[in-house]
Amino acid sequence: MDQHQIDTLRALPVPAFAHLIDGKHVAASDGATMDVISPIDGQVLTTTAKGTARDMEAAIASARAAFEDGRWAGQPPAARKKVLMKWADLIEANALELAVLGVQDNGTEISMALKAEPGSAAATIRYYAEALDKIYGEIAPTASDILGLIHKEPVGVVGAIIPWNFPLMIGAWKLGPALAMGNSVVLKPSETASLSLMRMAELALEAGLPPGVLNAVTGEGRVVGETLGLSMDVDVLAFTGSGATGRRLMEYAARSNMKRVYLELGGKSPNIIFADAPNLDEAATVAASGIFRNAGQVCVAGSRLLVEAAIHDDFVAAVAKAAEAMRVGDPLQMNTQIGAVNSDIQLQANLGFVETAKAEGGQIITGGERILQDTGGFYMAPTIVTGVTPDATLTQKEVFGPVLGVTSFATEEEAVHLANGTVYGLAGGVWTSNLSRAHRMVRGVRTGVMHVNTYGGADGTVPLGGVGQSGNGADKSLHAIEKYINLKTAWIKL
Ligand code: TXE
Repeated sequence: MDQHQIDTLRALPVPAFAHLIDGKHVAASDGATMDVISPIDGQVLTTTAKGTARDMEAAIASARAAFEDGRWAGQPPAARKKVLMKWADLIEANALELAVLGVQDNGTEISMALKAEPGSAAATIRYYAEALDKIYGEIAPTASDILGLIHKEPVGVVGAIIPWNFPLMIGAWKLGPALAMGNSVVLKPSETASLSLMRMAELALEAGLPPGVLNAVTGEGRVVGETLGLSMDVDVLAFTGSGATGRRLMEYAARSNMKRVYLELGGKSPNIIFADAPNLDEAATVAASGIFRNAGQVCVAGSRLLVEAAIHDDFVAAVAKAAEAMRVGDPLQMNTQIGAVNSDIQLQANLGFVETAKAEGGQIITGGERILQDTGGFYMAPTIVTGVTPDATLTQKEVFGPVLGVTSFATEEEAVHLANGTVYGLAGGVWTSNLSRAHRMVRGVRTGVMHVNTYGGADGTVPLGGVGQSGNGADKSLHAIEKYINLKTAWIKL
């Protein structure tokens, strides 16, 4: 990719986006639209339909009808595979356009967006397309006069609610396995990052996905998201976002049809540095990128740095040096390493966390403030706070911004204790040359993923899912398929 191609794309006007219902572009039932603010400069970029409950009900009805008549679930696996493979090809063919569009409304630096967004979404769709004709039912080991068959059936209608940090990647984590197994899907993108996901949904239709199998409705979570959550016609909710919304979704399920609810709710992931790490310079650089890339708006971000006391000061200095060397700015420049914070609300929340950290006795080693304000965009300097106590707000609450809290520890036992001292459990990292210690830490720290002598970057072959209040159910890998099927037993007397 060269900068010229990116500059050419960003100069094009961004069209207004409508819902995608039953294979057609549809305006909101009352005609309302929402402004899309670009975090790059704070200006209105375009509009999307501001969905009503009626719009969402129409999308759900379309998905239900598509599921019931078998226009997708009833196709031979090879036919479904072909459509999904074509979709992945189209995502790849339009990768730059999708990435630039996505960066314009979510602010991720383009170098990361190109890899993590269309690239990863295409790979995910392709992974589940390739898997779908390799998923077999089972024959149970019954007595000889019985045949016990276990069928794997699609669940029906899946509601997929997606956040703003990586809309294509996270969208594909839900859409790939759900569609591969024959379900219909109603997609609800985030208010502040819907454009690239809406475009990716259009490409599914171009690839030959029958109308109604994938519907997408934009609008406010408390309106269209709530209608989706409370629907009697939705069988599964697949969500990535905040704990507060996750709780609501569980309530909606309880108040309606007890639909299955799968939640990925972020975390407060500890990155643990022992003095015997194989390469402390590398550990410092990776610790910085593990929290500061995409301005910290990464569910697995290593937002808590736990450092062995003997190396604390030198290591923090090395991380600060790496952080200060990272280029913050226009996310559509290829050499930018930290893009924009997604919204002014999120930026203000991040700054609020810094003030609280100071009030609670933390020392700001670097950053701590908004920068590049003259651009009108939402930028924040990578921020490191030391002296963060186990009960401090910065230990206990997810910031979801470029803010790293540092705590020191004396022993391995203390490191495990600190690492497990929050309600979360999504990810973690440990840096050590001691193989036994590495394995003990992997077992001892309660998370869905532990990185050893690296941080982040796991591919689609392994599951990602949290424990505790980081959620339930895994995205990625063949395990994700389990969320989108029902097991049905046929008990046959011979
Ligand atoms: O999340 P919300 P927000 C965390 C992070 C961040 C905080 C707030 O800490 O600071 O959440 O971000 C839809 N019924 N994460 O406000 O509200 C909403 O429209 C149904 C962590 O953006 O949870 C959007 O599509 N849906 C995280 C989606 O939920 C509702 C990624 C997520 O928005 C709804 C993002 C409702 N009542 C934020 N209310 C991660 N795990 O990586 C909102 N939504």
